[in-house]
Amino acid sequence: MGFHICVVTVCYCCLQGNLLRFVFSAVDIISAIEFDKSGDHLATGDRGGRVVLFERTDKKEHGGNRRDLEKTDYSNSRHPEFRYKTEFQSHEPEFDYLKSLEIEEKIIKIRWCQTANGALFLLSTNDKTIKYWKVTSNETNLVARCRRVYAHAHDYHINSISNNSDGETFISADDLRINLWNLEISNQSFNIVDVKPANMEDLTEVITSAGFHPTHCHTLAYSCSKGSIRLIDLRQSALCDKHSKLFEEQDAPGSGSFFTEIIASISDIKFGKDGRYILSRDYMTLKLWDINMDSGPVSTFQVHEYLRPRLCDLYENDSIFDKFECCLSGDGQRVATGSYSNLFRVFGCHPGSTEATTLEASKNPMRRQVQTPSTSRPSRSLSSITRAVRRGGDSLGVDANGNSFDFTTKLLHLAWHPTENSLACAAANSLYMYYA
Ligand SMILES: *[C@@H]1O[C@H](CO)[C@@H](O)[C@H](O)[C@H]1NC(C)=O
Ligand SMILES: *[C@@H]1O[C@H](CO)[C@@H](O)[C@H](O)[C@H]1NC(C)=O
Ligand SMILES: *[C@@H]1O[C@H](CO)[C@@H](O)[C@H](O)[C@H]1NC(C)=O
Ligand SMILES: *[C@H]1O[C@H](CO)[C@@H](O)[C@H](O)[C@H]1NC(C)=O
Repeated sequence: MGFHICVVTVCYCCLQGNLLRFVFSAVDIISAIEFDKSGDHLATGDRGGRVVLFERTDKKEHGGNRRDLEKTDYSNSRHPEFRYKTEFQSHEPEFDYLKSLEIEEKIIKIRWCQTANGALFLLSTNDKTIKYWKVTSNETNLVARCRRVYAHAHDYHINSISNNSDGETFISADDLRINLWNLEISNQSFNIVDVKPANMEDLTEVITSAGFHPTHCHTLAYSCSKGSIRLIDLRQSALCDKHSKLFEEQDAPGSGSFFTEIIASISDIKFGKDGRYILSRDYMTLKLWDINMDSGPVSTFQVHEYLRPRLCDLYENDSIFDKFECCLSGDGQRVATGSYSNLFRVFGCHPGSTEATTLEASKNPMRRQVQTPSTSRPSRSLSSITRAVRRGGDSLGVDANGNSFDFTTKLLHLAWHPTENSLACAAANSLYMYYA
């Protein structure tokens, strides 16, 4: 109850500086979203290898009047507002001649790093190569320059990158290994986790996601395809195959169907801001884990239980392998994750909270946006529409018969603003901001 939402649709497709790009194009599909620590910047990455940067505008504009504003119109005026600032080509398609493999330019993850001397830094990665960008600003624009390229360290597909709170190192994880890098040294990395068996036929699980603890620079967590999370301490040994803590749910009674293992696979993990909790997403649920309690999750939120009767179809067309991300609010009070038909779900995670809200990223943002090309900043500004949506619980009508589901529209990527009660999520090539 009580999670009222305002939707601002940000037309992503009109950012290309070329009106022809309004035509739906697969390269525009957003594949990564990340707020920086202050929440003043938002970055998206797409299948075409581009990174687009947005900057918060409402703070600056309101300036000294902020106080009055808060007094008079507290609930409505404090939406963070973002404006398109710049975009750059982070990755290009490549060909690995040694392995005869095409390397897609698609951005898998973006992570903001420490700011220094007014410059912003971020890491972006595709399947194989990580890049470190420095973004400097002056009066009107942001300019991105590539500082480092970390290549040739991953034989498998990179699924995660995570900067460390020490401000000097980061990790990159692929299906079988996790490497530790120093930001300033691009020609060498240290392998810290290796789950590759001597014989690949013995392979039973892969690494699916990894991240540093937000404040303990020696601690990191990674998740696996069988549904476990491991917390490791970098001080214990150079190669951290001996995890320091294992988080796993005991098999639920009646489990053990053909799909059990597939749907147990964790697609994303995130630490809460204080590092006490880890949120994980598997195909059916969100789980919240207390790192001091490895007997099981402290909460489990049902996201896709209604799909259980249809797992066979979902397997047939690979939808069961969709990798949904998850996020926690800055205050740790809520968690969110995406679903099909451009829906996403928000849950309250207070003990005893029953809050569960289903929200929708507008069904057809493209069509609506084509009518509103920008005028004030030709082809570069965001035209946005705002509409208030008040929806509680199940009013979106999750159809138990499944007829209304659209498995081709899925909301995989989302991020919670670090300080405000607002969420950014991507549906295809559109970016949406939701404000509580
Ligand atoms: C990553 O960088 C940010 C600075 O933007 C820092 O606050 C944070 O502690 C770093 N590490 C993690 C795990 O987020
Ligand atoms: C990395 O590059 C630096 C400077 O170019 C060089 O001194 C160093 O030997 C290189 N290290 C490795 C492991 O290749
Ligand atoms: C997957 O299967 C479901 C159920 O048969 C169907 O409704 C959906 O359109 C399919 N999705 C894709 C992407 O083919
Ligand atoms: C900062 O922007 C100004 C225009 O506002 C431009 O003249 C200048 O070259 C830019 N500086 C950098 C370092 O890009």
